[in-house]
Amino acid sequence: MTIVSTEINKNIAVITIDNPPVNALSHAVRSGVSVALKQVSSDQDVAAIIIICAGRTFCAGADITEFGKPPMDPSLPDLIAEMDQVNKPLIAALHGTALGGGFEVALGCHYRIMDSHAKVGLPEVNLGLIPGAGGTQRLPRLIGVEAALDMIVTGKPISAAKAEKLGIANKISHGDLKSDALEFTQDLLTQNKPVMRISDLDVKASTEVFSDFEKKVSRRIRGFIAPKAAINAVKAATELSFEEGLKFERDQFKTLVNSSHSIAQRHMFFAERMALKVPGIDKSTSVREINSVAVIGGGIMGCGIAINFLNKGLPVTLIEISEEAQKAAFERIANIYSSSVSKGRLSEQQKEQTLSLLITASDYAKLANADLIIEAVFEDIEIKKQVFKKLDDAAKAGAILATNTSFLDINEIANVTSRPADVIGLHFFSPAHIMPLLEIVRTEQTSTEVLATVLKIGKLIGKTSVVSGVCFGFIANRMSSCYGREAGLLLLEGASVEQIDNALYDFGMPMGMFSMLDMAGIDIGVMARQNMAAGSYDEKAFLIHDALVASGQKGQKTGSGFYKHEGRNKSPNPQIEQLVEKFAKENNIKRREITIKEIEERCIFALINEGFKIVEEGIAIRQSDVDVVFNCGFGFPRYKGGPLHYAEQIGFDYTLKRITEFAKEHGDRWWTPSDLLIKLAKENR
Ligand code: 3H9
Repeated sequence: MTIVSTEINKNIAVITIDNPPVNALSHAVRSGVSVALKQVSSDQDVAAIIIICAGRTFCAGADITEFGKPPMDPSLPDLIAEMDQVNKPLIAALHGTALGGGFEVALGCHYRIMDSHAKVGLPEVNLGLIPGAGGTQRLPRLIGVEAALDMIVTGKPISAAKAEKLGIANKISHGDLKSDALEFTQDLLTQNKPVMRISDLDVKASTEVFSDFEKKVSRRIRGFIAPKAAINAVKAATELSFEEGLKFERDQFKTLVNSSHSIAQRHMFFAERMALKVPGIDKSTSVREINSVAVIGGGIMGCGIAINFLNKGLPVTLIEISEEAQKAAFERIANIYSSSVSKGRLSEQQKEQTLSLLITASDYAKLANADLIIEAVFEDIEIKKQVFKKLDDAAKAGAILATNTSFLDINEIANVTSRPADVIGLHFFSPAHIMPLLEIVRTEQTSTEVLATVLKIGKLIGKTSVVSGVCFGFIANRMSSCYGREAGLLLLEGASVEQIDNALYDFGMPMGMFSMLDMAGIDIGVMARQNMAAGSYDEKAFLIHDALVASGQKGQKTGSGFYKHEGRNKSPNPQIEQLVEKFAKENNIKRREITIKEIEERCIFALINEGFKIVEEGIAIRQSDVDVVFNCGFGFPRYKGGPLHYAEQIGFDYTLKRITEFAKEHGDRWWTPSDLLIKLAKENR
């Protein structure tokens, strides 16, 4: 295969990049394009040049695997500088997703034609970087500071239609991109259009534009260093010459590429993709057709699950006991779509079309044609077993039977059916139509075909999937319960609710433990613990939770929990202090001053230790899967790369030392260090 090839079409040279899967701008691509450009630039018979890509997309960016390795010439900035100086019209023909360095290549060209389905974007911030090949200098010159800031700082790609509106795309192709690009180029030549270098343009903006923008995005970018660097680089475009601006951008890029943030964010990028690679499953594994879905239970979770499939045009049958409950479920779903209509994300017609795919019923006979059935009823093993017995009778042969349980033993549930190989866990996170994580729980008997099918379905509905084995709480909730345990114990030992929440928020979590419990409902955990064997968790840690729920204080939904809630405002709940004093006394816990550092380390190291145990027991396939779960399910700061990557960053040895100290101080019942952590600490000494 030739990675870069050139063909001459009359007087137009077409340089084609063919570097599957996403035409990343690897060294071979950069040097190939550079050689090809030199040849056609000096060819008297060539009047204009098109750069196009084969395969599914135009270049999706620099080759991320090359970051952190010794640089190899030509660098991407050098190649784009070379393109900028070509004295013949240079046209980029874009399809798929022209991202990062790929889009910067297009901005280094003099004109751009886009396939109508193509997208362009500068998503470098998601990797803890800024565009490093002129993107922060050329884009604001082309579309103005505000639109450029929006694209560069949010990292969100935009459609061809929007790109045309903003002046990025000079032409949209609705047919064959290459033929349309040749025709467009021929027109440029006929009309004697000049070479249009973005670097020749000028851009200005007041300092308020930058400060206003920063204010607007401050919550979203909290803790991340790249977005602020991106704002500074765009500002440099308005203050410095083009060449000086490029140098400023390059220096920032070089600093960021070696930063712990970018290393962590790149780790997460590859971890999410690695999570889909399951030993024993490959392209040759057969998968089942999923053309229709059923959901059992029309509560918040069931409705959220249904929306995922409706959004993809799959018909959904939703089972609820009574007509009233069916009506309520339908309305709950309809309301979510109505809110999308009011925000302008959906037309009324699209809403109606989507809702026409939803059927509600009470009779399990209506499930006879469903290819995938997801149970989302009350979290009680006996109720779930009854549902699965009924599903076994009603579902057609070959249907996949999934449970959305977040804690329970799916082996036990599967065994009540005559087809345990077809049973699997699909653990969604609330709100299920928004949260990105899908924990796929394979039982001892789940077939590889069923697992491969749900991995494909996870991708179809846009989820980040991670495979877990069966254990109490699987990967996500098993880890989260250790994190919650330490928060509960710290409260009894002397820290306040606010102090604990602030420490975890400042660590980078989206909210503290107790704010999260109040939001989700404290009763959910209380009910889950009722299914746990006595002694399998630290009962002391949850005494306050139990007392709050017993007195009707379940969190936000009752106006009171660990905090008092009034609308969006929350204030300390004075009862907590009394409860803490009572339970601390009853349990002989001497209250003391607790530092922020101890709060952070007790909570975070508890989940790290449990994460390593989950890997050593084979519940998670690999360490990075645990990182994906805690990042996508609980918002562990992406710039810290997930709990186990974070342990590596701060040192396995240090992590082990502190865990061993906690074991001495608080007993080894919960703090016995993971064998895997001990091994890694030894290997890395
Ligand atoms: C940059 O450009 C810096 C410049 O400003 C300055 C430089 C000086 N490199 O996601 P998929 C792999 S930074 C290497 O499953 P999809 C990916 O790992 C870059 N590999 O497909 C996977 O490998 P495997 C800015 C890459 O269809 C395979 O391709 N660009 C790269 O769901 C398929 O990927 C970005 O941040 C890469 N750049 O989504 C864009 N991209 O099969 C990053 C992908 O072994 N990429 N791979 O697991 C994406 O967002 C998505 O991959 C894309 C396709 C939307 C393109």
